Amino acid sequence: TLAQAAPLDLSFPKDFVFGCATAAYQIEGAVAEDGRGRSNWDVFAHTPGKIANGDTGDVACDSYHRYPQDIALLRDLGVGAYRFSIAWPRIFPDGRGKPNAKGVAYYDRLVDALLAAGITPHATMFHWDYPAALPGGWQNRDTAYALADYAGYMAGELSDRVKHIMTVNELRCFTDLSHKEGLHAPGLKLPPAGVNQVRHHGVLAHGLAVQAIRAQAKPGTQVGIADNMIAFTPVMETPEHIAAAQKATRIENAMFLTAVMEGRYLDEYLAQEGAAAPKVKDGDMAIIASPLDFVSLNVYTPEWVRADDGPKGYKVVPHVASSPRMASPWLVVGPEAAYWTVRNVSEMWKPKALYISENGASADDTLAGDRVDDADRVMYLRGYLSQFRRAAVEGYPLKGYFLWSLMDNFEWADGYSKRFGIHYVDFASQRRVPKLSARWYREVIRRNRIV
Ligand code: PNW
Repeated sequence: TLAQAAPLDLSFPKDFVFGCATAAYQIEGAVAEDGRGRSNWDVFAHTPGKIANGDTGDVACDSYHRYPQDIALLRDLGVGAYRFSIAWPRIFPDGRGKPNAKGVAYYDRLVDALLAAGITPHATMFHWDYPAALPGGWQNRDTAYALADYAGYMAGELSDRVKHIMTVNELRCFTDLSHKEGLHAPGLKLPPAGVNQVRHHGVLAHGLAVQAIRAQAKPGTQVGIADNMIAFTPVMETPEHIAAAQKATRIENAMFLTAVMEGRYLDEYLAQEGAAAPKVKDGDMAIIASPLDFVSLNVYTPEWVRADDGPKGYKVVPHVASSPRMASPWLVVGPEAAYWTVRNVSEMWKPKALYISENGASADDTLAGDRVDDADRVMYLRGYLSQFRRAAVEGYPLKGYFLWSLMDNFEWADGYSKRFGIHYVDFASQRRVPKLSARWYREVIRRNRIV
């Protein structure tokens, strides 16, 4: 007979935080209520041809009204934390000036209800919806200062109860996807110099917001960023390929997280952009590198990297038709990306703490009676969570994981055609139905191990 090895221990460190994530424009609806100003995303979604099926966030999951029900879903899952974002246009309808008390009151109610349910709130200040009244949007340097004023104000309002605050979500999405590729609001395709300037304003806004939050928040408030640096992953775990993936992580994210962590733009980036490099004022880089209490990462798609003899020392291996994908064409599956993002960031920049602010997947869900058997999403989540667990048990400072998303919602340019939720939302009736993945996540949380 075969000798029986000890069973694999798949448990998480004690105190590991499990949560779910959402964002304001994707779930709230109520876009004209209680004095909310118009946002860039209202304008974009109401421009014909920009969003699949002409969908908008006008109603979304109606969470502005149904948040008690959504908190009940979180409670049923047994999560310890919830990541939500604050809609800037609810707080400063015109971008700056006098705060709108009714908008602030909504987030007071939400936070109080979360705490009453025993759920720790983690707030993102900017998850892509900004007041449309701000002249020039991210092309205008002033927007970075306006964001900091808003973030500082909200930190002052909430930090007696909200102890984890993220400045911005995904630098690359609200800069490149929005101003280079034209796929997200405001839908621009700027030339390289324009794109680089927008990127600079993005990281500057983050740094200014860190300082404003620290100035106005209660002591003990943890400040971080939620970024989606490209998840470079070695094609195999041997020293040369591991080194290549780490090098790619630093260089290819030079205009984003590398600048935030190191306080300078790498020579490689500046040389590559030449005359199109961003215009930087004295003192900007020190602001951008304001010290953080934690770094949060959104992890989805791996970019495979191999060692190479060329001048760069690494080569990115392109995705091909046979690369496994979930229901969004960009969502290539590669659970090892989870482990390597945590390890690369930890080894290079030594953050005090790390969180995963998003991980999850779209799937072709069908509601049959009251069931959605999304076994493929469970497979995806199990694979990624196993690799995050690996990083945590090896001692990298990974403190928690937020699953994207609590429920199906407005998936930006894909509208309601792509579902990322672990709760199914019937957008006609607003009924929420827990999918198989919600049952799975609940067992993971209850047992504190991979199931
Ligand atoms: C993230 N891409 O966005 C966002 O933070 C969420 O708001 C979003 O719903 C979630 O991931 C799922 O998409 C991304 O095209 C959007 O590579 C697009 C891409 C990546 C992330």
